[in-house]
Amino acid sequence: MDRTFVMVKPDGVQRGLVGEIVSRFEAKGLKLVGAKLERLPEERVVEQYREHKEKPFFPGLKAYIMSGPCFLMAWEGKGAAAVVRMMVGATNPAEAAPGSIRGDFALDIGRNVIHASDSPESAARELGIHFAPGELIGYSRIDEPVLYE
Ligand code: D4T
Repeated sequence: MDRTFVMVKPDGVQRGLVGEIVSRFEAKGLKLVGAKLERLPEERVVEQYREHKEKPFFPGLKAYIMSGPCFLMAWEGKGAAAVVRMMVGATNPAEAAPGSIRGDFALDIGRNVIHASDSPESAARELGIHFAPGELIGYSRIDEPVLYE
């Protein structure tokens, strides 16, 4: 099964959206295999967003991600990375489809509530940055026999 990394950013935690976001992924049929509330240290924020290190928005992005606790999750399921990205919506919430998390809960690209890995390769990399192997817990969910063909 595929795993992906998802993080409710500090604005989402402050706005009390953690429960709503977890509920959406649970109801979809994805399985929560890791979760923790954490203030991210600078090294991990830089590693997470290394592709953006030279971009003009990077200092603001880093300060925002470090401004408060984030809620970090690992979700498992068939095609998890692509499915979660669809549910998260476009980077700019003003362009995100209604029904997506950013489409329903955000307005500004610099405060877009949630991060999700953009591919299975990014997911493996990002899970490795934020979770020790022992923090990810494999188990069977009771509804799995009816979720999958
Ligand atoms: P993340 O990585 O947070 O899930 O967002 P995306 O994968 O959807 O988008 P991204 O990597 O292109 O951008 C990372 C992060 O930077 C913020 N950002 C982005 C910003 O503040 N201003 C900008 O102009 C851009 C492009 C939002 C998400």
